[in-house]
Amino acid sequence: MRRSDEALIVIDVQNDFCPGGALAVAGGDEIIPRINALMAEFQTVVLTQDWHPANHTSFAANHSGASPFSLIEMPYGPQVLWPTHCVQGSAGAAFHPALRTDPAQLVIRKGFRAAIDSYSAFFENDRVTPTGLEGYLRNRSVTAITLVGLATDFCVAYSALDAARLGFAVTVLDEACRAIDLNGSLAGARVQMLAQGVRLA
Ligand code: VGL
Ligand code: ZN
Repeated sequence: MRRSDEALIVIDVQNDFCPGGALAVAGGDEIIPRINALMAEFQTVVLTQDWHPANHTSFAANHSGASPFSLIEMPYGPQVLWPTHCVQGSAGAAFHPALRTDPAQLVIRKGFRAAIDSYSAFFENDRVTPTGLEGYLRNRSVTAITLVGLATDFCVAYSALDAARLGFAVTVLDEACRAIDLNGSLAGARVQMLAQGVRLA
C-alpha cells in the first residue's frame, strides 16, 4: 500500500478514447488491467472524465469548413480541433466498461464549458481556471501523484505539467498510458515533462 500522501489520477479512460471510439487512441484499452491493479495500491484514487457539451468549441464540426486535427487560434491560445467526442451523457463519454470505477473517491469532469477546452485535470486550457482538483488533493494532504490514462501527449501531459508547477511530485507511468501522437506531440510532451521535473516511469 502506498503512503497516504500519494494519489493515483486516472485520466480519461473513456469509450471515445478507446478502439472503436470517436477519438480512438491506439491501444487505449490495453492499459486498463494495469490501471485496475494500481487502484488497489493507492488510498486516494481520482478519475477524470472528458465531458463536453455538443456545441463545444474544440469540435471541428462546430467550425464551418474546418477539418479534425487542424489548429485554430482561440482567445486562450492555439487549439487543436478534434472529432466530436465525449459528449455529455453519450456512450462515448462513459468510462470504458472494463475500468474499475468503484475504488475512485472523486470523478473530475472537465471541458464542460462550450467556449474553452480543458485537457488538464487541474486547469482549463487558459491555464488559470481551476477544476478544483488541487484543493481536493491538498485538503487530503496529498503531495505526490501518479498519472495514468489517455492520452499521454494531451490530457496526461497537461495534467503532469500543471501538477509539477503546483509543487506536487509527479510520476507519469508510461506503460499505463497511450498517446495520440499528432505531429510529434508525444516527443514534445516528453521533453516538456522531463524539463519540469516530471518522472517518466
Ligand atoms: C483529450 C483531446 C481532446 C485527452 C481530450 O484525453 O487527451 N485529447 N480531449
Ligand atoms: Zn476533449
